[in-house]
Amino acid sequence: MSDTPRPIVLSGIQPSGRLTLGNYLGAIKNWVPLSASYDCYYMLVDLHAITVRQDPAVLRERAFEFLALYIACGLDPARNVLFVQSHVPAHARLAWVLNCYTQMGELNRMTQFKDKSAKHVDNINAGLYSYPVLMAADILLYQAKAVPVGDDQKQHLELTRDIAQRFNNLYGPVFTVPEPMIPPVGARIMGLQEPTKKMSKSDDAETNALYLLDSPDVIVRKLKRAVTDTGNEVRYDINEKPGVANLMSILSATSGESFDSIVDRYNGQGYGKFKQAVADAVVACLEPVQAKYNELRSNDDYLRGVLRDGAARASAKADATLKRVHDALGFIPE
Ligand code: ATP
Ligand code: LTN
Repeated sequence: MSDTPRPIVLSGIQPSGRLTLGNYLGAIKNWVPLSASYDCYYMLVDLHAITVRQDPAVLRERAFEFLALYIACGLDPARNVLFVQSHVPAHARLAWVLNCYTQMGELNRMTQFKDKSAKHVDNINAGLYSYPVLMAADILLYQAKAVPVGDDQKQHLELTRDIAQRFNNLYGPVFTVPEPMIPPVGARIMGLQEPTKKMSKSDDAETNALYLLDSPDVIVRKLKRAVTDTGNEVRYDINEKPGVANLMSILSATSGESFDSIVDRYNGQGYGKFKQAVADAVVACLEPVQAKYNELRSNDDYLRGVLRDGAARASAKADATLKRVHDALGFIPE
């Protein structure tokens, strides 16, 4: 092995709602192969999750559920640092510093803030507003070179790059400027009932999303009812046929079949056969994940051990960057 340090990858998911096929295809699935060439850090971002009210008992259970699902999806804790954001205090500490290097005008432009404040009108809190700054801290603390996310996070990544460059221009090369890593297919899986909006894990409508822990029956039922149109053409046209285009993306991303081959096979035959094929591909993709999850979920001691180890490894990296930041700013060393 060479001594050259490997580049770093970091990403995270909020432990809110239930993990969806969108989270899997847009994020987790693409994380798995990266440990061959990067040092990988994957978090459960619980500090981010409390920007929306959470029930404490549910939040605690869900963190274990998501961790078990990360591992069941193929993230081996021996090859990836898996941890909970609140276990590494450097995240909140760097976020404060970066708040002082981010303009309100920049945050006003964030579309996720606009969407979430429209959804939670009774709780538009300051955390929701400065959420992208905490995300920048998450990324910059680890000197991440690449951040694998779905397409909806591109704007936050651009802001992170701007903050990093601004800080580096003032104080020298403290931070690595990260790049987004967005998958070509599956980057934006849309809702089954509302195919013009992204499938979201905190959606209230149960039938709009496919959850990683849905049983085969439920998956078949939801896909049968997925909104398409009244025609029978299977072709990829996001504007004219958003429902069909979304099902094509799901089929392609879960089975590996190309769009051309999907069109050849199902075009002109009505949507029944096509939807059944999508359901079969999703069930086959999720079956091994669910089997592994059921095995892991009952082993709390193991999961706690993974988090303890992850927090120690993450802290070592994060604390080193925080120290460089404090030195650059002129804070007295601790
Ligand atoms: P919430 O509804 O709780 O805001 P979410 O479903 O948007 O959650 P996040 O925790 O915000 O999920 O995102 C986790 C990761 O999953 C991110 O990398 C995000 O880009 C990706 N992701 C989320 N939804 C989709 C989707 N519909 N298609 C593709 N990727 C997605
Ligand atoms: N903001 C992201 C979740 C998130 C994240 C991160 C993703 C928080 N910190 C760091 C990548 C890297 C979201 O809402 N999906």
